[in-house]
Amino acid sequence: IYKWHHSGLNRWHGRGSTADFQKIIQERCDDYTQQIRPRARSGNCQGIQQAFTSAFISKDPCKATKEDYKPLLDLAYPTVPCDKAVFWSKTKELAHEYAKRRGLLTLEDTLLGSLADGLSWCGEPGSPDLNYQSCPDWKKDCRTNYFSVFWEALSERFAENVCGTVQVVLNGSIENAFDKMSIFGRVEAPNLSPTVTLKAWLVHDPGKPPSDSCSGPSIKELESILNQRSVRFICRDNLSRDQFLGSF
Ligand code: AVW
Repeated sequence: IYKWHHSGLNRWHGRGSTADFQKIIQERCDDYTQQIRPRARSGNCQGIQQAFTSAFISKDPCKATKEDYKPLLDLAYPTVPCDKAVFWSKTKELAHEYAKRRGLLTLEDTLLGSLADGLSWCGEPGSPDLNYQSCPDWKKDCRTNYFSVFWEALSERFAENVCGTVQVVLNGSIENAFDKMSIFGRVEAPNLSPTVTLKAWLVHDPGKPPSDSCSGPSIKELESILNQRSVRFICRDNLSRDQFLGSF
């Protein structure tokens, strides 16, 4: 017990790396490039798998930078066709269902997003292995962990590259449907390009009244971020899940 405790592998407060991380990345990459979006071509799965692991292996798991992921992102830029992008914040499942039904695409439908979706990973200084015991938690350990920095770096590139009318699914059942500390608030909204129109949907839980609306202060804050960038903004609120997913 003494030895195990002091090996340091169990010192973080977040979930450890997903078992078979490298194998899962490799398999998801093969599936994606062969079947899911073969025309989005990004052939080199072995290179992608290697660039992903070398971004964080043997490094201090609290010292992640965007630059660590640059070689990986350069191999598989997250792009989707104009008018197809869907962002989400506190609405992951709903946004994915909406995108699927309408033939739209979320970050998790791009190659790198689909490889990492739902997985957890971190390394250990001086070790060639992943830490399967624990990884840093954003709140309790450090914000600059490899998991969070990956999603931020990928989301930034995704947002920079969307075009036409894009959408965001926001949670109308929380007080601040727009959260300026979320990835959508901190990273995606401030990186949209001026030619984009953003359409926001505020969707609330079934059987409950909405807790935020298009005229509330949180959405006004989103509008002001977009105004500064000359991004056009459309907002629709008071939608139940069924109204939103069905055709109204
Ligand atoms: P949140 P955010 N799989 O619900 O606006 C696992 O407040 O912050 O939404 N974890 C993930 C994934 C994923 N696929 N994606 C993000 N995370 C992490 C990317 C991340 O640390 C999409 F394009 C995030 O802060 C959305 O528009 C938290 O889970 C946007 O970022 C979810 O928090 C959603 O991020």
